Amino acid sequence: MSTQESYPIDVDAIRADFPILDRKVGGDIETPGEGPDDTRPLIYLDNAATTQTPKQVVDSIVDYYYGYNSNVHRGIHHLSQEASVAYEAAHDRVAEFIGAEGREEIVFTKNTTESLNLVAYAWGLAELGPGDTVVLTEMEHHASLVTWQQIAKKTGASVEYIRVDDDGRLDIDHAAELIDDDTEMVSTVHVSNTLGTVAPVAELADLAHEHDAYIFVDGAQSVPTRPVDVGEIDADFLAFSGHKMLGPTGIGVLYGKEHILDSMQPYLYGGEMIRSVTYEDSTWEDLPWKFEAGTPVIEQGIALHAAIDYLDEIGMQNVQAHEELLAEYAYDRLTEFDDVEVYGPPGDERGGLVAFNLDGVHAHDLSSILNDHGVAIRAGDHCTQPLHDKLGVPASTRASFYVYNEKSEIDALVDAVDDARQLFA
Ligand code: 7TS
Repeated sequence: MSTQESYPIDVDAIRADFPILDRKVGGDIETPGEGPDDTRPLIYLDNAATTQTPKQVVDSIVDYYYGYNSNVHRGIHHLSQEASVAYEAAHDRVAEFIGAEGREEIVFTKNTTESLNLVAYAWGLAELGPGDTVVLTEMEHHASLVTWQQIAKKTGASVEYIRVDDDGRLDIDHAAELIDDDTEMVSTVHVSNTLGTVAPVAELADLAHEHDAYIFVDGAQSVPTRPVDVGEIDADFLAFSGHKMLGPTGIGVLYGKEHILDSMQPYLYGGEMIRSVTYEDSTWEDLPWKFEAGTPVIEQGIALHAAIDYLDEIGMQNVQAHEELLAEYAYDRLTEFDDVEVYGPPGDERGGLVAFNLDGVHAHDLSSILNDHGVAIRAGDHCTQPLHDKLGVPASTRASFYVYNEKSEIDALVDAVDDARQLFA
């Protein structure tokens, strides 16, 4: 389907690693992949929600379960040692991938949401109080917005929001007004999962640090799609999820600067995270294990390692170039329709996603027509309800791209949108 020379990456070779992309859809959903009406080729454009998994990542999971499945850190037996080495190496690999100093700064969690909650509870509950502010952006995902809102309620701190202007760009002058000596935390999405806006996180970090505040970067949509180096952006914390970058569900990452993580109390208590326990008191393990209570996400960590190897083989610069190419193409094609409104900044300034509405048609109705064409997108508020309120719509339809997507799939999306236009005209 694709002509390789028109892409920065070898899309044909990549697609061959993803068996799911060959399946058809449309049949009985209780017999996945086998229904007699499974006739339409799958066009998977819901990557901001979750990406597909290549053979190499699935193989790493199979190798673990067939070869060295065991609990980590406890046993001195051979399998446990193998699993421990692989699990610890996964932390090292993540550290290298995002430019962290080492495994001490890499905590494995369940997802981005848990990483945010960990910091909000372990740091926020202890450090925030009346008069303090937590500065967010108007385009936060609920994972950040709801979490900080609740911690602010518990501590008496207040939450303020940096404005997003009518073109979908973050208003940096407003950021400079809001971030002041009362600010303890700036928590910002890096790439908006609704607008595709790329926040100027390094500038925000400078503003935060000028006022002795910390910055938490929500990298759920940025780490999978572009090179992110925590040193370059000077992030104090960074969170992301494995399932949005070719890895399995059930694993997220919290990066934190070592001295900050060191100063924080644990979030969850129990086994694995302690050094010594008496009936009266307990002491904590070294970083990062202090924050990984109980049996950790062993399989998922090992598989995330494989996913990062896969992405690094493509090269994150190339992943970004491919994302930008597809986003711009989709933006240009969809804005050809004068009854389609695309949200966010212009096509050449965005991450790899496009959220839009067709005049007079609810996003859910549109998505159901797209589904009839085999096109998988997301409709709803994408966990950015206040942002949708600001846009003046209850929901939007969002197409989001990844390394295996091609322009021809965007053409199929646009044809399906055109069909819906005729149907509802
Ligand atoms: N932050 C951003 C910017 C996100 O896009 C998401 C997930 C999260 C946080 C939460 O990630 P999780 O892995 O903890 O769920 N966003 C989406 C989405 O846009 N559609 O489905 C999930």
